Amino acid sequence: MNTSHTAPVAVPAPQANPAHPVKADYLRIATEEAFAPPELFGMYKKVLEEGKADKGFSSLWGFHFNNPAPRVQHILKYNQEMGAERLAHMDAAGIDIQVLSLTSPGVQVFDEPTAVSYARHANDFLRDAIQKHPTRFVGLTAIAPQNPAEAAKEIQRGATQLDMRGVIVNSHTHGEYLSDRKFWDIFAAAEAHDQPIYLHPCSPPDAMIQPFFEAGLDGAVFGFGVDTSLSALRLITAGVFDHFPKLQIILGHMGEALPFWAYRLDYMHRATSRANRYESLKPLNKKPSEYLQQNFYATNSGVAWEPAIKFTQNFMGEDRVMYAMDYPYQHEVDEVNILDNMDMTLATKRKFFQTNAQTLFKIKL
Ligand code: 1DF
Ligand code: MN
Repeated sequence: MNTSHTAPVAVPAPQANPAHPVKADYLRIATEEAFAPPELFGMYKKVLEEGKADKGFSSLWGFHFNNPAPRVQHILKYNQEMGAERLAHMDAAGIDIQVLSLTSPGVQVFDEPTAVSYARHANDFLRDAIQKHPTRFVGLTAIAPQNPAEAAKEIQRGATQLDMRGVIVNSHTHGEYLSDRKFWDIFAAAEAHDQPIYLHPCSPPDAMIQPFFEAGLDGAVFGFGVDTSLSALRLITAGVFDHFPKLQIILGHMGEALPFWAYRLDYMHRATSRANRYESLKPLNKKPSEYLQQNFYATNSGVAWEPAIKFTQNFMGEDRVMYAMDYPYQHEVDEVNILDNMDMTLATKRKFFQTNAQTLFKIKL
């Protein structure tokens, strides 16, 4: 009898390592790094005071604005820090370039006119911050899906006038998902201007959140990932990539776990769509897994874990998996050390930390 087996893989915790070799044979480009312009948190507080926020926003930002814990204060402060201190944090962690995006849920919590005008303001603010440190920062255009035509125009303005290298949008907007055809002008603009879209998490919408909230699981611990993987999967099943075959979507948090689902998605999508069970679930040109491999990139934001990274590289191809820190939310210098020490060829590590992001975001060094 063959009794050999593979030992279980423990989930490691970050270990302090003062000897972290900041210099490496590659640059480190961190791709899911947040910022907040000076007015944003005041506007968020006003939405909360007026009772206009959904449950997920109130749970997340209501907590952040009223909690003295050091991690929370760090998050509030460094979202708003775009100068010397942010650069010092990057230097200490060995991060050469941050790809910056307006923090979640961006303008998507606001009413339509506020969202449209504030997205423009936030993008101008980001352009100015980048111009002060053009070798350290790259930016993504924030959009207001509340007005898809204006969002499409802002993608164009970002690409042609602000030197943005992609688009940031959070999973849903007041409970509506981008799979709805009314939002597809956004995809047309992104595809036309060759701007990848980072589909970032936010808390689950009111229609979904209660069982998460009552267990304390609505935030980044789990609810974010469930909602964002659903949001991404809905793009696939709605046929977005049959319409926009060149469109590229970036998912954080190891592709929001969709690579792990791929086999089951293919099998059950085929079975369900062939049985004609739902009007909304029709056969597609390709298998769900093929869209994940041809229209998606994954970053490892929040997941400094070699087995998960290697599986995702295995499934999506090593050209489609990129590094992210998720500063200032998961500002763990030791995680950089863990990733530097992955058992992986230098060529693959360089793709992961540097060249995949360099190519996708057209970063000239
Ligand atoms: C959190 C995490 C907040 C992430 C975020 O934006 C965020 C958090 C408000 O821990 O509350 O982007 N994240 O991507 O993991
Ligand atoms: Mn994030």
